[in-house]
Amino acid sequence: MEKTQHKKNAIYTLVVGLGTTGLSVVRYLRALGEHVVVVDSREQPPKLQALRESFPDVELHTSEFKTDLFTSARRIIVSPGVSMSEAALKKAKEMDVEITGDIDLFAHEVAAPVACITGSNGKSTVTTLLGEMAKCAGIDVAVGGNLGIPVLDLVQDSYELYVLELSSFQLETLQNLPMEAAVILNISPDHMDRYESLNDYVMAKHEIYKNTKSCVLNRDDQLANEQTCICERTIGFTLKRPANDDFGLCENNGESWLCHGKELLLKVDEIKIKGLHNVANVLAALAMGSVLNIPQRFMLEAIRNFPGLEHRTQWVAEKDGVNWYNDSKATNVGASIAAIAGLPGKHVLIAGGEGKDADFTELGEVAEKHLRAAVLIGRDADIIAAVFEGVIPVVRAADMHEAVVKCAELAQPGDNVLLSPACASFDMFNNFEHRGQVFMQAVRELVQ
Ligand code: UMA
Ligand code: ADP
Repeated sequence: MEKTQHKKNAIYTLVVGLGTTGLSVVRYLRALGEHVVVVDSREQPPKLQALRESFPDVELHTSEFKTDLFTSARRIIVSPGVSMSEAALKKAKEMDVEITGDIDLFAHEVAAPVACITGSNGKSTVTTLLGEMAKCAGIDVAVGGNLGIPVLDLVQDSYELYVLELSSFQLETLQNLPMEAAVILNISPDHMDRYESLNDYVMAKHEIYKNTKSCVLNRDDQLANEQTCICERTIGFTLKRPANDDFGLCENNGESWLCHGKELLLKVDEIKIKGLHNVANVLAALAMGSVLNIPQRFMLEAIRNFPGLEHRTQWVAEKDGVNWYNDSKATNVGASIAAIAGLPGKHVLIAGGEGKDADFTELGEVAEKHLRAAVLIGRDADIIAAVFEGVIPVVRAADMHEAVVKCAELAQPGDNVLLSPACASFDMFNNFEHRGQVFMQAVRELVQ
């Protein structure tokens, strides 16, 4: 009785979070003429000024969430950075207030096919490469989502295809987005400060397979390929020889080739992006492109030309036989291990920052085989140092410049120096891009 009464009287939609997503949601709802109220638990949300300029009449509440604003709303649109375990959201859910995210609003607006990419690592690379494949084939494609441009800001009638990167946070609130194709690239622990268990994180990722025509599966990753989809078509990718219609790797005259079933497509050497993890990314993009019917020759052309994204195993410079790589986007253990194991040779690793409650044990396990030494920075340097103890030399650095100088002393000709921190950057930098830029600047000064 109380719930029905409350919903009948509620007149506003509550937008939770005033970051990039929240602002895009306000813009969208206001264009529909809806009454909007915005809340953000931060004192100074990033889009405060933008809201004030564009929507001066919108009611905004900052700092702690007030439960009655949530329970009295007609519906709630939650930003991905806000946990569903917030007490005010839980209370609203109990009272049957509709809770959703920007991806569902987007679903109401689009007619063109949507292809979605999630995974612990490689999302941005695969999303961008798939977008490049579509462009190369002359398809009018929109590319965005967790990658940067919020989905509601992408909507345009002229688009023939949407390629979206979705995070586990966005998938948590997703209820109904019909997809043409979807992939979970891989799953390794991340955001353990937000999830109660690895299983909760895995379950969030698997939401992506629940409403898609074609499932693309990573045959090498058990957590990612546990079949939860009831879809028309399933296709896989693997770093081994592929079965049937899958994409994978084959040996031909002593050289490694990308292949589709038995068909040879492209020599691995022709791929510009480095590391075996990037070969997996290319195969995933090929599998997605094939179920989207992008002609193969355009996909291969896009792969040949793709230079990769900044801050992802990005080559920076070479001096005295030492190659320097910026992998600042490696913000979890799985990402760093992929770069460490995927690049040939020994590395001096720069790691550290905010560890997000991660378990670093696996980083210690790859150290003996792949690392010459580690230079540690940031808040959780001590936790990481513990897994390297007695295995490789470990030194500390107070800032990135000092880290770079120490790496130059430790590296031997033929080695790589790899910034692949396995941590978030916020204790020392504005974001991962800032961390990567400071690193590249320091390296360029050193090699001049
Ligand atoms: N926050 C509060 N209180 C609030 C709202 C947010 O403290 O009331 C904090 C959150 O804890 C979070 C931060 O503010 O750390 C940003 O949250 P947000 O929801 O306002 O973020 P947006 O600016 O809308 O950006 C989000 C994605 N960010 C997150 O999911 C944290 C962006 O992905 C994404 O590009 C954007 O939407 C558009 O879709 C960034 C990201 O870091 C790149 N994603 C995570 C990742 O890739 O690992 C998931
Ligand atoms: P995401 O968008 O999922 O964070 P990115 O493409 O931005 O993924 O890459 C982030 C980091 O993850 C890279 O710097 C690299 O270290 C690592 N990485 C990229 N692709 C993979 C993969 N397929 N498997 C494991 N790690 C990867």
